[in-house]
Amino acid sequence: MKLVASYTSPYARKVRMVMAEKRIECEFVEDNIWSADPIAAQYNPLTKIPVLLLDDGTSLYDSRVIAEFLDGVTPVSRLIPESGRERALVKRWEALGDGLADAGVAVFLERKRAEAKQSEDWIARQRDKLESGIVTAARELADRKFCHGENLTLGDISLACSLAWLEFRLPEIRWRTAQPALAAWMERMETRPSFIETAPPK
Ligand SMILES: N[C@@H](CCC(=O)N[C@@H](CS)C(=O)NCC(=O)O)C(=O)O
Repeated sequence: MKLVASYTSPYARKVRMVMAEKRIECEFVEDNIWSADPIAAQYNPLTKIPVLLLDDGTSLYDSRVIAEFLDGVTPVSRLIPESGRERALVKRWEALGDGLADAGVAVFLERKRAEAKQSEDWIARQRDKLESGIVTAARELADRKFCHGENLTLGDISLACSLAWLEFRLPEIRWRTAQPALAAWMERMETRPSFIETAPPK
């Protein structure tokens, strides 16, 4: 298997953390999705990373499909419950984490446009999503150790990757100061080898 990805993408980091937690070996193919000729374009019609290339030539996208596939590859450290409400609730945490990254990426890319073309309304709309998503994550986590149940799930991984990316790309959001309970949970996540190993290179 090969993972076409970048070291900074929050969605790719989610998949890499899943691999690390589940002890799945995979070759990393670094892609620059903003280059003139991104590798992902050969394998994903949407030209987005991450893409997982299976040994038989099949390509899997997006990160949610890849994470789900990887979770079924080995029973080591199950990250998504088998079925029903438990599964839906973990996937909802994943959707919240990914959604924070989606809103953050939208702000980041808008800010990269020429100043005259930037829409403050659009940025404000995304900032509202970030604000309410972060408040909701903090409220629902409260002082629990994990997003759902008593063990690490894909929900924790998604949320941690997105919050780390927000801190890296949009540090003005200062979510740790605003939400100390979320910050305490994140500090525990940051001690996990899977989180440390997947940090973007400095
Ligand atoms: N929902 C997708 C989002 C992937 C995504 O947007 N990746 C970004 C990099 S962080 C990308 O490839 N963007 C290129 C583009 O939108 O053209 C997933 O979960 O994999």
